[in-house]
Amino acid sequence: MIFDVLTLFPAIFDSFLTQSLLAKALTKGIITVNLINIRDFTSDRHRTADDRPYGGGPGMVLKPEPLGLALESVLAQAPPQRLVINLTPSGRQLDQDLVRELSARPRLILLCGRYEGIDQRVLDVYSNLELSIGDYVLNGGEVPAMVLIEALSRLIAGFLGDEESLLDESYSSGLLEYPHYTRPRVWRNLAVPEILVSGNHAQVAAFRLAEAVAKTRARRPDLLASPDLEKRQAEIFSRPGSPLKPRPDQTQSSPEPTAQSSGHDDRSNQPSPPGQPGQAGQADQPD
Ligand code: 6GU
Repeated sequence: MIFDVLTLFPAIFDSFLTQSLLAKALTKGIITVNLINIRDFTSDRHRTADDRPYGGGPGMVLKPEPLGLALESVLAQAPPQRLVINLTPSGRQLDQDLVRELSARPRLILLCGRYEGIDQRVLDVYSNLELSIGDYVLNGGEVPAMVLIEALSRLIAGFLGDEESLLDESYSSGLLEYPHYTRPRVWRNLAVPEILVSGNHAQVAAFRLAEAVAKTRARRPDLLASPDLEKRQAEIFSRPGSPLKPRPDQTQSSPEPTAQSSGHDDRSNQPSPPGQPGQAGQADQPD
């Protein structure tokens, strides 16, 4: 998937794109992120990208000419299925359903407004979607663009290890996540729930589902009322290999995490070749 990010502050993305799983995805070619500095498309001596609003009022507005040229340079290379997305607090609020929908696109062109916003004419001509990440106001669209890139990248095959993507699908679909524990088994007199060290996969899965439902009921009852929930859960748990229907050879396992487990997020910050230590999704996590 290709992301083109049009911004006045491309450096904001530097550490975001050079760390952890995103850096690996870029190295592997799973995603491509092109940073386009809108200021590079100005033609005056001062490289002016913004101006005062017609009609008066506070703040500055991104001028149409540089942004229009920047957009056109990207659109010339993009397939027809691409979307131009304007990141703005007045857009449609992003949720996981929309993330899933957008992940079907081969290329997304993200406009990061600053100041009061973008000249409406550019949006009228080119924007396909106005997107917000929540009901609060940020200084610009850069952080929302990073949110969108991260949420979408996680859904692309090969971004997460197998184990993680399975977990994600089984439990985050419509429910809040169940609680997690790792070694030591007792910490400051607090023990890990007994069922998790039983080695019984079916019981562990049932426990986690019950915890997820209880947490969702307490924190986000609106999610339980969603008409999609029952359908999604039924579909997930009836799949072959579902944790609620373990294969007979998987019902018992070692009650302890394996020796290599570090008990923290041990995903390397550095890209490592497939199958090497430090790779995400290895089978060295506690059961
Ligand atoms: Cl997409 N942009 C800005 N500036 N603020 C926001 C937002 C976007 N979403 C929530 N707040």
